[in-house]
Amino acid sequence: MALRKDFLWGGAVAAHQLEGGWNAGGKGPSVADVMTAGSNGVERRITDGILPGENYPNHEAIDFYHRYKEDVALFAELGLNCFRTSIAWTRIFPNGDEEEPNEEGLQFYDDLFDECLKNGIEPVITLSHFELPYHLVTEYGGFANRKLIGFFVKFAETVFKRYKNKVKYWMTFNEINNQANFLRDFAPFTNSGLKFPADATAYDREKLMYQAAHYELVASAQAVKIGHQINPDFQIGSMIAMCPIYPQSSRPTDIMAAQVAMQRRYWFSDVHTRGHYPAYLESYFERKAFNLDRTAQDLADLAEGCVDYIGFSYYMSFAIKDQKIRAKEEGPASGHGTNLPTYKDEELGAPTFDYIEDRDLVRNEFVPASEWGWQIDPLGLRYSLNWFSERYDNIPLMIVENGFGAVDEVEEDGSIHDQYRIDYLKAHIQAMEDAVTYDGVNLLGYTPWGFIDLVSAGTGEMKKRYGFIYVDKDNEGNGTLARSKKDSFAWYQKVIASNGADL
Ligand code: BGP
Repeated sequence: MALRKDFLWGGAVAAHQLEGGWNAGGKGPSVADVMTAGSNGVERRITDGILPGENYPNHEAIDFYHRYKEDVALFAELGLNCFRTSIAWTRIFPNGDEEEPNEEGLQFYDDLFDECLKNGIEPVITLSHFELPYHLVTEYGGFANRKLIGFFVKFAETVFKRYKNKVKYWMTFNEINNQANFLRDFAPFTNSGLKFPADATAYDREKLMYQAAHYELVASAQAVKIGHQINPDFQIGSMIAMCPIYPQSSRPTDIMAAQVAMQRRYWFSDVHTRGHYPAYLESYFERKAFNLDRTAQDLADLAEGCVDYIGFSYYMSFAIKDQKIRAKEEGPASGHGTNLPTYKDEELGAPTFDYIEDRDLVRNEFVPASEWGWQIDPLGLRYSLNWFSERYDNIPLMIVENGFGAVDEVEEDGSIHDQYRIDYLKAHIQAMEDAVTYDGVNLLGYTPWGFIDLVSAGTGEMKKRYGFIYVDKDNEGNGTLARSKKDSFAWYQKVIASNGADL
């Protein structure tokens, strides 16, 4: 089996990472707009509102908001037949809780989608990509508040209706499972916008994370239901951050630790796809006495709002070792320090296994890592495609992010020789084609991440580049914003033209 004839070859971005125009056209601030730059080893910081003198890289980003026509022309030249982006919620509802949408924001996406369609490029749209209206955080506490379900569904319904003849493929929440790593204080990277109270214990945080995740899942399911009523042809998917977790050895407790870790990271797609919580998680909730707010109506919504396909990002794989053995051999894990839990696994009535991402993951010696420590593993993509396909009965899949973040050098003549990026993508596309050819996975498309340079979500940097298209801007915000083609541009062009045959 080869790739389908109508295979979606695209590129992926998110509104807040490339648009800029953060307060143009009536747009309100999102959580991404109050995050400082995190360049040169300094972590990004979440500020309380916009502080004068701070560098907020998302405010201008690469100014796609004003330059989208020029950029879409380049996308068309590259040969993309689809373009994955998000609709900035705060362009449509600046505060998130208004009665009426902002017409100027709606018009912007009308114009952008028209421009894409005119160029033979189909928009693939994420509704919420780490850009929750900031007002919903300060006023309501983000997705820890049930009211957010209604606000999100109203936003979804508004854009479903408006673009029902322009967009077919949708995703509800970007990397909804990234917040499963509740111990980190990276709330704006998640879709929940949660700000944990200063005195919250690890137990409180975990409970709150599960509660917010539940509200998001209900919001997602309600949106899927409404979307299908608005246009039965809509394909509405989930979006999962996939990093398969391998056992570090064949030691049975490493295998078990890996299985539990996979459950803790990937139960979101179980709920999205099967419409109910898996037994292993119900049992965990009971053991922890979380008593989450989950009504009978919520559970009915989940059952009726199953997704049509699974979109997922894939950059790397993880490895894990039985924590008890690791601790005995190496002493306490450093993790993210202050946020480590205050309770011990044994107190939960072992024998059982727990999973705390920052504590338990180990380096996999069999794969190389990028400058940012991301472990490069093309075969892990084939493994992931099989994992989803097998677990969810050959459900349609879409790889909606994949790519290599690196520092690019511009030569005197302006050329950029990014062979390392071509090597990375070639190996991953080969793995994806093998999964289709040899394993029969049902794959709709492939949209590599950040195919035009943009602001890194994790670090806030410009220098961590993923693009086929270079943007002249540095970490400090200097540069002309001019676009130019890297070597990978012509390479990807030929891949698309040959429907993946010529790598
Ligand atoms: C994913 C996000 C993207 C993007 C990508 C690369 O988790 O969905 O928004 O940013 O990762 O990450 P980074 O920008 O940190 O390199």
